[in-house]
Amino acid sequence: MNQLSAPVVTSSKPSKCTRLRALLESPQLEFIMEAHNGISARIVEEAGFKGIWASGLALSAQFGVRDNNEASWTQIVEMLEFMSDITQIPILLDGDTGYGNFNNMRRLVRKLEQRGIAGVCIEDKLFPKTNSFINGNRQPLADIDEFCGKIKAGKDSQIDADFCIIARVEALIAGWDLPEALRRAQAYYAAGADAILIHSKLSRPDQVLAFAKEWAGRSPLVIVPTKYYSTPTDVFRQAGISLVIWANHMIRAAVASMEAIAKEVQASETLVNIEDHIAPLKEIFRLQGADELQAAEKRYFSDGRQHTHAFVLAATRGEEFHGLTLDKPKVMLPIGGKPLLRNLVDKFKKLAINNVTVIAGYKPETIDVPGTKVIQNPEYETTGELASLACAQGKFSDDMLVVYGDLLFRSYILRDLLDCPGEIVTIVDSVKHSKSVSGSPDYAYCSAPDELSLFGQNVDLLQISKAMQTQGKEFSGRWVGMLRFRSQGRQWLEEALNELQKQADFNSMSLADLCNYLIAQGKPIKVIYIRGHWLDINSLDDLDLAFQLQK
Ligand code: SPV
Ligand code: MG
Repeated sequence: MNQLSAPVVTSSKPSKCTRLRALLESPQLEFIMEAHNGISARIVEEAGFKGIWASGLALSAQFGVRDNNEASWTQIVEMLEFMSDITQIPILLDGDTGYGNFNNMRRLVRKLEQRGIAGVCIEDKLFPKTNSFINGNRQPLADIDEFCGKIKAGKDSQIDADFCIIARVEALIAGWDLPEALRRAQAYYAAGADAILIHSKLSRPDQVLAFAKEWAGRSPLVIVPTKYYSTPTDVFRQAGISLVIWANHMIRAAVASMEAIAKEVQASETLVNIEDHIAPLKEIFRLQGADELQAAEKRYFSDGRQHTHAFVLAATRGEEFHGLTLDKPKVMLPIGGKPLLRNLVDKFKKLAINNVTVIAGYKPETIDVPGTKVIQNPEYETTGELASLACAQGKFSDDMLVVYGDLLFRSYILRDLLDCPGEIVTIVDSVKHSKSVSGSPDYAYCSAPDELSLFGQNVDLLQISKAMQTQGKEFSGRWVGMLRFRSQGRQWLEEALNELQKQADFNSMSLADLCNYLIAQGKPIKVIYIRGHWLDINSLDDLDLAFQLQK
């Protein structure tokens, strides 16, 4: 489970410390498995283990350093935090010698608790230690009193009463006899250790079994059967062992697999032989909790802008520009050196709309604005805007914009369009007699005039027409060719396109005809009023004006 999707641990759920203690004190034999980073910790948890051994050997190995305290304790704690964040089961840290004296031990315990670690095991060797299986009998042991002081200091520092400190007896590793091991274990237990780990490097379990017999259940007993791995697990059960640590098997599994794969790819210079032998990418995403992030994006990116898909109608050549548009469509005309379409796409990008489809017609190969996908209406010469839009129908999304490619506008207009609630939203300019009107404008008739309200009015579009008056009423403003559709609106749009395509005059229909059809079907189109700050480019004069607007 991803850290951010992990359920909040409520008081009804025992803490990780309490669950580690329960494992130690359980009447049955329990097992914990090594992990060395976030993903291995998650794999261990998913396999069904009730706890994790954060092995010093494995943690240093994954850093590529030796098990000699070459990684600092803070580097270890950083990794533990990743492991703890991604899992719910308790983690027992292999804390080596406690990384210093009693004082370092106190700080370690506090930091471990802060990062959600359930316990620490410390061993009675000297800092910097060496792994027990490398020249074990040459390693000096800690002074018993000094080590007991470390245990006491740790116990006095813990806040959760169930945080566990396990004392690891290295006497048998270092070549001492059973009585010395017992003497040490007794002292550590008396100092407050919650359990004793008795370690052995023999390939048979004789030493630990002899110790278990003499120890006689004074405290929970923990073992690490790395070297005596062939011992049947029931033997440990019968000996009254509390907890078995499988101490390094995840890092060894990873290393074996990585070595094989690296060698194969290096030798064969192809991936074809290994693909079926490695985890699929989707398994990596699953372990990382990618799904949770996608769900969260839906919840928290309430404007959903990163998913907004903009469709730009850009099929016409623009004959009114004569020679200027011989070799390119109108949307590629430069304004201040930048093609009109590029200006539009920059506006989209500013608002994190990165999914832009341009529906081209005339000379589509000349449309090379980065960050856009170009599709073509092959019949652009004999069809109109709706036919172009229908070419993109397969790409429609639940959050989409439809915009004329020859529009220029200030960014806030697009921002307001995206922010306005409504299944279909459009823009109307309430300045009725602007000098900048060219071409043949579309006049919008709305349910209420612009009241210059600061907070936005609830206004519906009633009709779009080429006439400045209908049924004795004057128009409310000029319609700006921009529409925003949310999911229901997109459905209405698709239904409308499907129906209109059956009509004989479909090929001559415009976006305005679409709006009128939707309104006639009872589908509300919300209006945002603006006052200027936009232009559609219909003439050379418009190009000059556009240059001014851009400044
Ligand atoms: C570890 O896993 O780092 C241990 C156990 O300390 S052992 O390597 O067996 O000493
Ligand atoms: Mg270790």
